[in-house]
Amino acid sequence: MNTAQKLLVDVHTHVYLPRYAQLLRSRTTAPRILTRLSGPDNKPEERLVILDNEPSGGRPVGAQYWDRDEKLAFMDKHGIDISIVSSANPWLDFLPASTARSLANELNDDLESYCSTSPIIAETRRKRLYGFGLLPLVPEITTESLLDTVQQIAALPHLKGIIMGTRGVGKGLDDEALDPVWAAIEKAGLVVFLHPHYGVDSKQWGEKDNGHVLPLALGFPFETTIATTRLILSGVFDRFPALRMLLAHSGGALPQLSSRLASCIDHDPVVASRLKHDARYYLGRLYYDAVAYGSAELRFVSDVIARSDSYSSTAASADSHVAPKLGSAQMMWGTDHPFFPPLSNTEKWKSVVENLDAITGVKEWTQEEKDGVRGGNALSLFNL
Ligand code: 5CU
Repeated sequence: MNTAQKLLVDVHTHVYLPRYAQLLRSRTTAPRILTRLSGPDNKPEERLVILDNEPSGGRPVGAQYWDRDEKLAFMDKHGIDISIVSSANPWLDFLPASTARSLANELNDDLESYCSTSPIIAETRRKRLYGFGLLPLVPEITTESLLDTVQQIAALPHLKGIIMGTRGVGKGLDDEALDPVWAAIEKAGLVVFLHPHYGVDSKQWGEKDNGHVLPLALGFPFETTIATTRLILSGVFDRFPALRMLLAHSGGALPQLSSRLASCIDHDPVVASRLKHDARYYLGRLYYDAVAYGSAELRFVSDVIARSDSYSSTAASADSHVAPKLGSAQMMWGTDHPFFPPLSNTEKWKSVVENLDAITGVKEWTQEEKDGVRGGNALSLFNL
């Protein structure tokens, strides 16, 4: 592995670009940024309210959410060479179509200049910042607007993909209305980063006050699990075999549930007849961030990816002479910055260190595989 492939690359790191933060400040309902007076000297303090069940006073928000120097300082502190930055949830989901369209175009241009003017890593001539653009995925948007925005992103040299929530244009990502969008993204070679925001029905969380633990630890990954499963069942990955999709939080519960999913499909001939392969095959077509916080979980996901080719319905890839797939090659490290800041003034963020230690701790991975997950795989996937 050469020096470039030893770079530390963060594929899961967010921003509220200044233009978007300004929009949040102008709103009186969630998602919003409000100002309240706090502390003994009644100083104004900005607070973020984005989640459904967020206490009405929200949580502290500051420059680390929008200031590029803060992102670079965070990267320096943790030895991160390159970040592929994406807008944080809830993106444009709450806006009317015309506003969503113009704001998507403006935010994509803003992100391009955020990245293109970032410092260069001398030995490699790469920039330190790249980005995922945004589509105006809201009800009533025209397909033409979505396709124009895919073309805009594809033409911006530092944007390497598109971050996407799970709602599509109102009916989820398995909506056939999105087929032209998948086709355009596939053709442009952009990577879709699938990221949750809504979680699952909050009635499931009961009546005890468990803060944000249940929606974030379970609701977010379950949302990704459901959206990805619906994509598989809709045949999107059969119709668009070169579409590249990166799943947040290591694909949620899907790796653990994929054999059960395959069995349920087997017992439902109508659904089974829609798919070219066993469900487990499609898990090996996907990419996974390594934001799972534990070595056992990372190892498990890589094993599920590695076995996927044996579930292909085509003889060639099921052939026992073909070298087995290296599961770790489809996994890549991330931080979720600026979310999950440390609660005390520690030198490094616990959430960052934990996810790096998790990679180091996978005993079954070679050093080369670990270097791949830390950065080399992202350099390849995003063609950096
Ligand atoms: O803590 C949170 O609310 C979040 C969020 O909203 N989005 C995210 O990516 N991570 C954590």
